[in-house]
Amino acid sequence: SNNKILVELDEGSGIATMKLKSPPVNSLSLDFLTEFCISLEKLENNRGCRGVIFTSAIPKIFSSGLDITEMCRKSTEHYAEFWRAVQEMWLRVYGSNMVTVAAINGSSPAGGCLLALSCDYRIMAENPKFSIGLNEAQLGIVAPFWFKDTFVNVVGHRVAERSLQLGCLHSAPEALRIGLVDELVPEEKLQDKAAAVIAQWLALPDHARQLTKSMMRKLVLDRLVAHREEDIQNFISFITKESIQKSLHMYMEMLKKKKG
Ligand code: CO8
Repeated sequence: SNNKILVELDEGSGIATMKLKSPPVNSLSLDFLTEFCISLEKLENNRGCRGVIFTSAIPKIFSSGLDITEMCRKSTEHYAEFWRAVQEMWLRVYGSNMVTVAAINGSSPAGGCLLALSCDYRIMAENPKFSIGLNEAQLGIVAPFWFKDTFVNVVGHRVAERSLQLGCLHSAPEALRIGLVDELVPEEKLQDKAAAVIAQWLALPDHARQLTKSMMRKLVLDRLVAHREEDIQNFISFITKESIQKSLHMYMEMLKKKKG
């Protein structure tokens, strides 16, 4: 059903909000990714829309990242379709002509962090209980090269290297300190602040801003476009390994057990 993403466009300002609403944790399932890309494409093709805010309709969670059940005990055809959808989301957000801001109102591990990293600007709620990071290594899996490239482009090589190897989830204050997010604001001010930032970026001539953005990101985008099928095959051969399936299974069990 088409209801995992609530889209609101403010005609006056040309700023849209995409509110992620896929309970319980906004995991990026194949259905979610498909709806996300369709919604974003509609905004991208709408001349009345020049900026978009990504935020969550679920308390305390921005997005829990890729839906792990999509990576467990499925067919190779399913893995290929799923991975293509993950690539598509990143290509569309990272390559967007619109001004994109992540209003991170909850925890944002792995794929959730990638979504935020792919925006032009990141604002996080100043709650130290919320964490963000590319924690793949903690699941016994490896962040793909384009996750890594996107991360390096935001925080620099040294910070990315350490954070990726340790699979760090950074608290909001720590995320600010290492430059993973651009600012922290009280949660109730998140939406207004995001709109204000977009308005500031939109004050510049569109063509200059868009060409500059493309210049900064093209190399990294082109690398995935050129190796897309190879990247899918890579994902399939990695994810179908028995040892990787075991790691993911154990991680899911751990998530269930930690419950009270
Ligand atoms: N996928 C599927 N189900 C999930 C996920 C997920 N990512 N995250 C949580 N769930 C499920 C839980 O298992 C639980 O299910 P159930 O109710 O059946 O027990 C339910 O959602 C609620 O979860 P919690 O009880 O844990 O909820 P909390 O509010 O306590 O915590 C968190 C929310 C912080 C989001 C927590 O659930 C969490 O840390 N989740 C795991 C996040 C994570 O590590 N994601 C990584 C996914 S991998 C990825 O995105 C990139 C992979 C790159 C692929 C590379 C391969 C080559």
